[in-house]
Amino acid sequence: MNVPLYEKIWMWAAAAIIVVFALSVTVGYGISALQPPSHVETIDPGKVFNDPRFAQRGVTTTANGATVVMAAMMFAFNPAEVHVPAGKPVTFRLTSVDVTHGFMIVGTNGNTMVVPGYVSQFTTRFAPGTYLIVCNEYCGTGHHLMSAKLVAEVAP
Ligand SMILES: [Cu+2]
Repeated sequence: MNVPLYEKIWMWAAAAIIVVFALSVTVGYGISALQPPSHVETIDPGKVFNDPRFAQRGVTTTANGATVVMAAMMFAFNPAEVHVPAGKPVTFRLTSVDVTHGFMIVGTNGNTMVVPGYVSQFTTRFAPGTYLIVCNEYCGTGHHLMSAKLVAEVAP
């Protein structure tokens, strides 16, 4: 078979590009260990409420900030309202008992996916005020009803 030189160059270039792409995915996976955001902590989504980490949901406040433990489910967050100290680091620990949900604190940088089987965790701070929390991953017919409220209060 007679393949013109010009065509051979393009064939080899296309093959080289495919190799580079495959290598970048492999190396990226190997080095940065592609995984859900935050640390990786797994949980049985069918037993969230029996798990000691999520049996007690709500806000735990310390002198250095607060931790919010919350479960997402179709179509609500539990608890539906949390009060946290303003200006201090607030760590959120979230998981889902059913499908993938979103967790977005509107007007802040607080935003993560909530994936069943995993615990999502992030830390942020709030200016005093009331914030709306919404689910920003379509999770079913009641998705638009899925919201919660966060109140950042100045310590007395
Ligand atoms: Cu949703």
